[in-house]
Parts: sequence; C-alpha cells; structure tokens
Amino acid sequence: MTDSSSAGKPRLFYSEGSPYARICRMALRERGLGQTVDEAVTTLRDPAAAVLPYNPVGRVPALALPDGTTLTETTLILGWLDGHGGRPGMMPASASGQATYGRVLGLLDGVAVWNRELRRPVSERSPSVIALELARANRVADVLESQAAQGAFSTVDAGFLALAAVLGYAERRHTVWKWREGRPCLDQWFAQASRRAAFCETLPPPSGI
Ligand SMILES: N[C@@H](CCC(=O)N[C@@H](CS)C(=O)NCC(=O)O)C(=O)O
Repeated sequence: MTDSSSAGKPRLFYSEGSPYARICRMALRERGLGQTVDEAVTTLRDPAAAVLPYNPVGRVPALALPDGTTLTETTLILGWLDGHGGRPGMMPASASGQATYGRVLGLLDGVAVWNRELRRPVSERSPSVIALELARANRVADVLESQAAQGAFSTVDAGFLALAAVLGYAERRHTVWKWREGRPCLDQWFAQASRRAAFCETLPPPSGI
C-alpha cells in the first residue's frame, strides 16, 4: 500500500499493549533511532484504525517508510532498523542466537493465543487451547531458565528484547501465568532488564488478565 503523504520520517505504528510492537519500540531506543523514526499509536480491530491505510492486515508493529512501503512483522522491522543507525544491530549473527530469538518469539506467540482465549466470554473459551498454551509456555520457559542460568541473555539483542517483552507482558497483561515459580534465574534477569530505559519508556498498561 502507498502513503500519499510519505515525505517525512519512517513511522512505527504500535498499540500500547502489544508486546510485538514493544520489541521494535525497545529496539528503536536501544539503537538510538528515536530521532530517525516516529512512533504513532493506533487502535486495533477497528475499521477506523490509523494503521489500516498502511497495513491491511491491521496488526502492529507496522513500519511505514517514506517511499510508501510498509513493513510488517516484528522480525522484518528489526532487520530494517539494523540497517540504519550506527549502533550494533539487534538480530543475532549466530545460529544459536537466532535459535534463541525464535524460541522466545514462539513463547510469545503461544502466550498471545492463550491471552486471546482469556479475552473471550467464559462460555466461548477453549479449555484445551488454554491447557496446551500453558504447557507450551512452561516448557519453553524451563528451557529459557536453563539458558539464563548459563549466562544467556546478557547481550541486548533480539532475543533479549523479545524475552523482556514476553515477561513484561506476563507481568502486566497476562498475570495468570505464574512464570516466576521455579525460575529464579529468569526472575533475576527480568529484574535487571526492567531497569533499562527502553523497557521503562514502553511499559504496557495493565489489562486485568
Ligand atoms: N507475527 C506478528 C504478530 C503481531 C501481532 O499479533 N500483533 C497484534 C498485537 S500484539 C495485533 O496487531 N493484533 C491485532 C489483530 O489481530 O487484529 C509479528 O511478529 O509482528
């Protein structure tokens, strides 16, 4: 889709509650691109959403570029951001770093499905979907706990940001998941990650779930 008023800066559409958009918003800050890319809040699942003329999928994050191109999908946007600015990029170069990022993103995908179930009326929720996603989340988190115990997530990269986003989401918008239980290393890691300016400046509002 094209942007008829596309002469300005790239614009990153986000919603305040979106952990995916938060990954990109934290990357913007960690990479010092705050002056290069504007941020624009949008509603979601709304025919009047500001993002819709740019992204017919209607999801965030979406990065509208001055030439009329709109990039969607967190990983593609991280890749674009990595191509701009002088600081080290966020996408890990190594296969193991990429595997870790993919693992955390898979955790986030599962938690997002689980959360969506909980936003339905009780009579429309699927207990089997919830059980599956709970098991998936705990299974992945156990592996991440082992990784954290061995010193993973000590560098700020895509895996770090995705982990901060998913645990931050669990902290404020998906509190039904007691991810800290039996995971002291992740707990400690999260306490430290939470102090970063990029994290503090992108806190999502609590959802009551
Ligand atoms: N695979 C996408 C997922 C993005 C996504 O699901 N975003 C949610 C917000 S957390 C969204 O925009 N939902 C609106 C909708 O589904 O209509 C990515 O990696 O960016």
